Amino acid sequence: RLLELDLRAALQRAEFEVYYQPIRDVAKDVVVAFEALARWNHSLRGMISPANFIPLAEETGLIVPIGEWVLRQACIDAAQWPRDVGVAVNLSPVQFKNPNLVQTVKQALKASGLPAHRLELEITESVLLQNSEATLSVLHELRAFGVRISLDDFGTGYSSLSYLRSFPFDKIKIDRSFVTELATREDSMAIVRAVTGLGKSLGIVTTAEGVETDAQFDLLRREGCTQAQGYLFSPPRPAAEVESMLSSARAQV
Ligand code: G
Ligand code: G
Ligand code: MN
Ligand code: NA
Repeated sequence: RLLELDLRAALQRAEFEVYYQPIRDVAKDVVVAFEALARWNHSLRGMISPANFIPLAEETGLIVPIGEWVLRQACIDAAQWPRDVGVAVNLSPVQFKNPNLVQTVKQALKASGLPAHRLELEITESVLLQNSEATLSVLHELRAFGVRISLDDFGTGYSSLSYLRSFPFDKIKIDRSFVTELATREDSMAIVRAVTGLGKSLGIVTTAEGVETDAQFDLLRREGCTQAQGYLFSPPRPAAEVESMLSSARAQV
């Protein structure tokens, strides 16, 4: 069992790492950004997935320093990438309870020299469920500074559509669960078609997550989905492999 003490020690020992997964522009068929995904390189257990430590980090509040470290590292890494390649960083709802969030983001940009427009922050609708006045003002402040805001895991929550009215999101990320069944279930196809259509009429970029097959990718292209991300192109990989991910069209598994 993972313990709070392990997580604290991991921060002190710098055992976290950021992996990157490419996000491709569907029409241009080029990588336009990478999603930063935290990994814990545990001295005894090896690589631990965020699914296994983010919940504990959120319960203990350690997600605040861990999230800040991921954000800073992602900005430093992205500042080395070719112009116009963006980086997307996930923010936990708990990080929005920290009054210094806006300052933290501004400092990470300043310290790295990364222009604000190359940073995307991914939030889930659970962020908007809590203390939404304060949260919305933080989001507006970040967006005014030039940072882009994405709505992650779209379609899996309770009232996704109302959130699109509460904040002018730059991007909708269509949850993997819809993409997985795209070629095999007509209802999933209909939902993806509706969301890409919604994105087009609202002027919001749509990104399909979890694209694993050419059949899925072809359907997404036909529907005019803006961007695609998934194992078809590449799993998340260490920062040192960004260069090769930028030049390859498909995953080398
Ligand atoms: O990379 P992987 O599929 O194992 O990630 C599992 C989950 O952990 C995803 O839902 C992802 O959004 C989340 N996650 C990964 N990195 C971070 C991070 O730095 N901060 C937060 N809050 N969540 C993350
Ligand atoms: O919740 P979020 O979208 O931030 O999480 C992204 C997670 O999805 C990452 O942990 C990543 O490892 C995982 N992932 C990325 N691409 C694929 C894919 O094509 N298939 C599956 N099954 N998982 C994926
Ligand atoms: Mn995400
Ligand atoms: Na997601």
